[in-house]
Amino acid sequence: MRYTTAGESHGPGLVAIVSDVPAGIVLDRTAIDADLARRQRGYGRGGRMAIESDRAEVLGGVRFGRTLGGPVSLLVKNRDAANWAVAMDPWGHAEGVDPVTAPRPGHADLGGVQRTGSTDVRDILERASARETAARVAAGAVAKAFLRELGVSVRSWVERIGDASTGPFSPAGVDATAVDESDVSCPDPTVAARMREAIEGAREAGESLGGVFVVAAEGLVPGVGGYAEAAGRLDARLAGAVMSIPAIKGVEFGDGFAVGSRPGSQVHDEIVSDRSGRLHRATNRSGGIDGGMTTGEPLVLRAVMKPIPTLMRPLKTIDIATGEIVDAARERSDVCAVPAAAVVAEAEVALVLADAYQDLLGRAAMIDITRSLAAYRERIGW
Ligand code: EPS
Repeated sequence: MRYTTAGESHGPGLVAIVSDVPAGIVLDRTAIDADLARRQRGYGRGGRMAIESDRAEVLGGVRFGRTLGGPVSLLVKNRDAANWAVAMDPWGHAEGVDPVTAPRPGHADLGGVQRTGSTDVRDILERASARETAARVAAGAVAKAFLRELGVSVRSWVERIGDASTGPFSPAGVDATAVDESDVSCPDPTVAARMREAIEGAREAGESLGGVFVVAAEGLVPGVGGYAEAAGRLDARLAGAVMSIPAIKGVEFGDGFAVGSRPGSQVHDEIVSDRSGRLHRATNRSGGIDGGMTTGEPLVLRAVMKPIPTLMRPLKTIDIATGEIVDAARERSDVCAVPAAAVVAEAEVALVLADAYQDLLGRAAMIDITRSLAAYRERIGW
């Protein structure tokens, strides 16, 4: 399973095409829209989210609530497009439309105009905008539905916003309802209050704030991914997918960077046998991946998001039309989008896991994939 997207932030909409989708996945339209709504929410979101009310429309690949085995195409419309009809007209012309010429430090703006030869930063920012991640979330909902049928769930929570942090939680210690009910997706209400204060402080200062979130996948069987070829290794695939989300600057698994300062005996997870003879790990410091494959323990991926580069009190930049020192472009922005990025990362993780499960169990039909999973579990006693 893999996806591509098309569309601009203020064009008619975003399209996701998910290909290599097995036939027979039961899709729940409300689950897709619920994830889109989760991506939109979060304390610290900006004016755009008040305009949009994202829904996924199926353009192909689904009949009577089940995937057909062809590509699944999903459309998320941009309500805001109505306000940009002239500036974004595919067949119009540039006269009368002011170009954006003040590239924002930290955004794709400058590299994008250098790369493409455009003289209008809008040509770049329309596609580089994190609005595109709405389409990723719609695509990820197909992968989540596939995984759900194989007993795998993917969720996330926010661990840090600015200097307010819960410290590490294990997935078992995180109450999913508490995360759902929190407007910063934080499992600890006391820390959540500090996160909101930090966001308010940033808003007043014309600043933006980043943070750290965790994505966890549970119900995995061991051996998903691969050890034999670089392209098969699950941690590499997951890290690449999560790093493809705008503003993500780092990814770690389990104890991550902290293992660099510890001896091996305090890093690796002992293999133990339970009463039924099932081989599992006594601890989960690895974050559920050893040797490029799942261990069967929960997958724990942590990622850091930088503060959004669109600042209401902007940094200095150079105007690409005049060469003068000016303030960077700003229209509106989110003060903090860490809870939203966590939902996007769930989608990316689900898409990678779905593809890796297909490598192990088959690619064409759910009826055969579920049978393969039962046979695999039987063989390894899991
Ligand atoms: C976003 C939509 C964008 C921004 C934000 C995320 O909408 P607009 O450009 O119309 O304000 O709100 O993206 C950024 C701030 C960015 O720098 O990319 C969304 O749908 O998540």
